[in-house]
Amino acid sequence: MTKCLVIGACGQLGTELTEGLRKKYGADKVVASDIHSSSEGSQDGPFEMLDAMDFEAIKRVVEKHEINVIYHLAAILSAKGEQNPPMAWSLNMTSLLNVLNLAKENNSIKVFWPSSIAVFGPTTPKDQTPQECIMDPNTVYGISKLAGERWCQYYHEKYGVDVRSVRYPGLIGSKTLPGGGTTDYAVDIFYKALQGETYECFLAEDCYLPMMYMDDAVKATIDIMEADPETIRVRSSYNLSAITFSPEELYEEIKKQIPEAEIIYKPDFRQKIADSWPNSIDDSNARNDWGWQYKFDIKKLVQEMLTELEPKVASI
Ligand code: AKB
Repeated sequence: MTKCLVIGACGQLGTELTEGLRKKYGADKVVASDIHSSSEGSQDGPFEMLDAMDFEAIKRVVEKHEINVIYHLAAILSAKGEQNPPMAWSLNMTSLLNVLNLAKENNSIKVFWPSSIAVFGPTTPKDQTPQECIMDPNTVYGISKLAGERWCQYYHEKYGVDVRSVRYPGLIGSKTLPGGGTTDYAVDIFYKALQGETYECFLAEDCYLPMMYMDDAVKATIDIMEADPETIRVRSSYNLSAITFSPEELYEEIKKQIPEAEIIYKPDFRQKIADSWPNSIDDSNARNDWGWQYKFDIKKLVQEMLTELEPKVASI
């Protein structure tokens, strides 16, 4: 019987993944945890306040709830990481090693850990970036994700830990705001359009990045974790792809629904981070190994976001 722990359950992905897991396995089978409690995501099932830096605390929660699957999502993202590199490195690495060490002690625990397109860097091939290629990340977040991938593979090969991972593109969802990422513009822009305010975009209009709607991200996460272990041939992290667009293309799509939406471009330090990432990703390994296929194109994504956010913004 599956009993999950989500670490970082109040974050952008954690909120929606917790909801997806509770729908699939039942609310009482999914323990949400975070360093803070939140009004979103953790209300309809068990919740534990948990510091991912504290090995003994994670172990206590795992034992108390007889957890056999850990989704470890807590991390400091790319833009925020650059404000305090030692803190980002320490949180991202220590928390991952805590979870991997727990799974090493108890081999019945399966682990999901998210990597990111941030593992790629300026000399990585930009278009249809392959699974295996030059990886030279130049943010502390990207460096921590690349190191994390190596640790995942190491723990799998040396200690038999069943750890699985995907390299998420920028994620777009309506339940919780993202925090501290370079791709956050693609969520912020919807709020401003619905509030009738001009959106000041911190990336350039023609900056193409790989992106994904949250429902697809949740589906990919559950699919890879449900897959037969024999089919998981990549034990570092799988390339994962859905759509690619620029801020201007997203704006044009929003404008079809909200003609008065306005945008101006004022690229800041995040542009340099975005410039070092791919435009698009080749995810054929994920498709071939565990049947990955995305559902949301840009049109469907914009419709869903506006439908979900309209009542929320009206009540602010
Ligand atoms: C970020 O922008 O830092 C994240 C990511 C692409 O991993 N959304």
